[in-house]
Amino acid sequence: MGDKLIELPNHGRLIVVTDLHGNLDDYNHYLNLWDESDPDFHIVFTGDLIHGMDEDTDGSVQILDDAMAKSKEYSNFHTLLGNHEWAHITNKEIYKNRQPLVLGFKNVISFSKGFIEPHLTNYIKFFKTMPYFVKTENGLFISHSGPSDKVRNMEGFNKIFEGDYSGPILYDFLWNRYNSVTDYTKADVSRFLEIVGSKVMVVGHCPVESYKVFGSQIIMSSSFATKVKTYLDIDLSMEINDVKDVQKQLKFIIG
Ligand SMILES: [Mn+2]
Repeated sequence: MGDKLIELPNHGRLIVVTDLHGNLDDYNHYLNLWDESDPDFHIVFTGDLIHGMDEDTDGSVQILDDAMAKSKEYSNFHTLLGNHEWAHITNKEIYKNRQPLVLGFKNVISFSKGFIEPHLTNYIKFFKTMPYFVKTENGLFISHSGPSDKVRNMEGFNKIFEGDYSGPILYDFLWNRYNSVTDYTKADVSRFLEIVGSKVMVVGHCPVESYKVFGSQIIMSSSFATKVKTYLDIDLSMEINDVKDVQKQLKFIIG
């Protein structure tokens, strides 16, 4: 499971940023909050770096080029897998406003690079290196989405690391929405956190204005489809007892 689950110790600092969807300005803004030279200061992007809603202003390629370089260079820089990166690995189309985004990404690459290949192949290789989860010693569990109500015990959870990209549990951790009654409930969040031994779950994926507390889960919007861009900035040595402790560490970008 090693490289798909990142475990952070109880010292240092952590910034968590959710779905950017090709917003290069926001990506750079968040990078400026981070100190790359301090190996105990981590930054986590929780997936969906790519797929701007408008091909002309889509900064996905610029973000990916930078994120690929930083992933190689810095052990404190992390980008988790989102459903939009997953769609390229599995070759499944995603439609937004009737636009096919997986197909459209080829245009975005060719606008900025002149050619699609070998860039697309390299980006998909990078997507396959992306971890699914970050777990901190002080009790945070961070993923793109989820949890999956199919996880009943640790053994069941660990199956996600044995399977390929087509597994139903991984699917849930990339696609599930808190506001869909069939996906998961507050009780599912609590049960999952108990199984993995964490206190609070932090996800993106579902557009909310700023953030939303759903049981022991915080759903956060750092860039896309929110007026108040919200991120988490937390001391990893801080004791976490419940969702309120984490809520107090949220930061907001106004305007
Ligand atoms: Mn998503």
